Order: sequence, then structure tokens, then C-alpha cells
Amino acid sequence: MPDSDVKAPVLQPQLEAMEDEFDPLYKEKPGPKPPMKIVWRNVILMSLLHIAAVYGLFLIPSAHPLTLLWAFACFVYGGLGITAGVHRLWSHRSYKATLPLRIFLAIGNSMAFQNDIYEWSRDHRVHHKYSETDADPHNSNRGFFFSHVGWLLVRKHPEVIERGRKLELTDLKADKVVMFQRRFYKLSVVLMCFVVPTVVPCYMWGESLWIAYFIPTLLRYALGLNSTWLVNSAAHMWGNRPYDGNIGPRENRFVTFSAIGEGYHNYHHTFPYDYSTSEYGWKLNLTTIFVDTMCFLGLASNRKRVSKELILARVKRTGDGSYRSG
Ligand code: ST9
Ligand code: ZN
Ligand code: ZN
Repeated sequence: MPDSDVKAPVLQPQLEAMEDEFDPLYKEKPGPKPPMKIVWRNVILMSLLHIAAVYGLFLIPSAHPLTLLWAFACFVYGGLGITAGVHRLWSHRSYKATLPLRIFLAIGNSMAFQNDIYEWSRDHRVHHKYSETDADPHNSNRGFFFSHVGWLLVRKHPEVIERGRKLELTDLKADKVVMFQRRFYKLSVVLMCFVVPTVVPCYMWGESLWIAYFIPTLLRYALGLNSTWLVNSAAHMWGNRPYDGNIGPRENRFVTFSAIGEGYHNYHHTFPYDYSTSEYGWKLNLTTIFVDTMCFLGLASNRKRVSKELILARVKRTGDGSYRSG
């Protein structure tokens, strides 16, 4: 569906002030930074996961072709649970979803195992509101490694918690699907991230338990994590800033591809309420194709878009001069 067919209200940002909007008045507290406290349990588990994922790569030639297809399907479903689910729907409220779609996305979200929807959305709203400061959970000013995975291996900066506690999260608390997933998060992760991806290839086409555990489960999980983390690291460091040259987030083509539409990160931080996280419609944006399809089926509605005039005015006012219209 071409972009112009999307029947969505065109909103002005000042009407939509939300907790995901950047707060330019926030100033970091002066004085020395608190010492970094490493959480060794996370270091060990993340290292083991990545060793297992590399081992899984070597098993690929021995896998049944359907197992590889299944691993890809799990990657995409978990990915949509992140992009269409916890990111565009729950963190940014950029469209509305019916109960069946919210349940579908919450299950995919548990398959991705990236913390529950409530915690992810809370961290993500502080990321947008206090981007690249002490109060940003994955502050990219602390380097590639910290913003990629390091932030999950150490205690949070106290400012993240302090500022996060002041956020408005009533919409999340009022969503029964979000609260249900939070309540049964561990069980849902065991089932959706580990048991289902392993058991299906064994029972359906006789794949070995070993290969089913290392490829569609551990390798797929690690790839999903790294695709997501690249948005926080690479897309905050490398690429153009056509919409706002004063902020860190960038347009990164590689990340757009690997994160199924989430690498237009300069656009996204400039207009966080746009359901498409880009002005280019379906271009390299599987998540937008998915949300549009859900709207076509009557399972989603109220997609928020930015008008072309507003985009162009912003490009002229704050862009870095690299803007191209197609
Ligand atoms: C993972 C998340 O990978 C990835 C998120 C990425 C986001 C990317 C965004 C980019 C855009 C979208 C792109 C999508 C692309 C997808 C492509 C897919 C194909 N506000 O947390 P604790 C409170 S997860 C308010 O323990 P510590 C908290 O409630 C991977 N309050 O902090 C608690 O209070 P209470 C798997 C907050 O001790 C207290 O503070 N998961 C906030 O510093 C302590 O909380 C893991 O690896 C806040 N923001 O520990 C687990 N934050 O006691 C990782 C916290 O009252 N997590 N609080 O309940 C941990 O182990 C720990 O959180 C820690 C910090 C060690 C990191
Ligand atoms: Zn966002
Ligand atoms: Zn960002």
C-alpha cells in the first residue's frame, strides 16, 4: 500500500505532548559520576548466550531447511513483538490495536525476551525524554559497548531510576494485556523464547533436539537482541541527521534492514509519535507493512503520521543538509 493511501490523522507534535518527547530543559547533575557496578550474573549469562549463538552458526549446514525457515519465522515474530508491539504501540502509542492484536504482539514480545512490556516501555520513554544524558538507560555518550549491551551488565545510573519514577505510565498500567504479561513474564519467556522454538522442529519434521535448541532458540534469540541493540548503539553513532542535526540519533541503513524498519532513528527521535518511524512508507520497513495490514484487517487503527509540510519545515530548520526526498 503506498504511503498516501494510509488514512491517518496528521498530528502536530504540540497536541501530542507525551512522555516520549525530548526534554531540552533537563541538565545532568554536576560532580563526579557514580562508580559502575558490574552485575556478574548478567555478564556470565550474556557471554554464554553469545558463545552458544556462535556455535549455532556452525550447525547451520547440518540443519533441516525447515528448521532455518522456522528460526527466521521466530526472529520475525519476536521482532514484531518488539517493533510493532512494545516499541510503536506500547512505548509511543503511535496507533491503536484491538485486544486480539495486543495478545498476538504480547506473545511475540515474550518470544523476543527483552524484559516485559511495562519495563521495556518505561526504559524506552526515559531514553527518548532524556536522550544521551545520565538519565538515558543506554546513553550512547558512554560509548558503543555501553549503549549496545554494557548497560544490561551494570547497575543503572540513579538518574535513570529517579527520572523513570516520575514518568506517566498510567496507560500501561491500565492495559490488561501488559499487566498480564508482566505477571506471568517468566513462564511466558520459558514457553515462547525457549520451549516452543525448540519443540516445534523436533515434533514437526524430526529435527534433532540439539540443533533445534542451538539454531531457532539460542542463535535466533541472540540475533534478535543484537538487531535491537544496534538501534541504541550504531544508529546513535553512524549515519546522517537530515531532520535534526542537533541530536545524536542517525539514519542508519544497515540497522533499518536488520531491525525490520527501526533504523530511521534521526526521524524517529524527531517525530517519535509517527507510527511508521520513517517518512518512506513500506521502504525497508516490514513493521509498517505489518501495521498497515493489521489496519486493513480491522485489527488496528488511528495510525499517527507527520505531514509532509511539517517534515520539510523541520528539515529546513534543524536538518544537517543531507535530506533526500526519496
Ligand atoms: C534487552 C532490552 O535486551 C533491549 C531494549 C532495547 C531498546 C531499543 C530501543 C530501540 C528502538 C526499537 C528498535 C526495535 C528493533 C527490534 C528488532 C528486532 C528484529 N524507571 O532494573 P533494576 C527501578 S533485555 C523507573 O534491577 P538495577 C525498578 O523498578 C535482555 N524505575 O536496576 C526497581 O525498583 P523496585 C534480557 C526504574 O539494579 C529498581 O529500579 N534481559 C527504571 O540497576 C531496580 O531495577 C536482561 O538481560 C526506570 N527506567 O539493575 C536483564 N529502571 O525495586 C537485564 C529501573 O521498586 N536487566 N527502575 O521494583 C537487569 O538485570 C537489570 O535491570 C540491570 C540493572 C542489571 C541492567
Ligand atoms: Zn522509540
Ligand atoms: Zn534512540
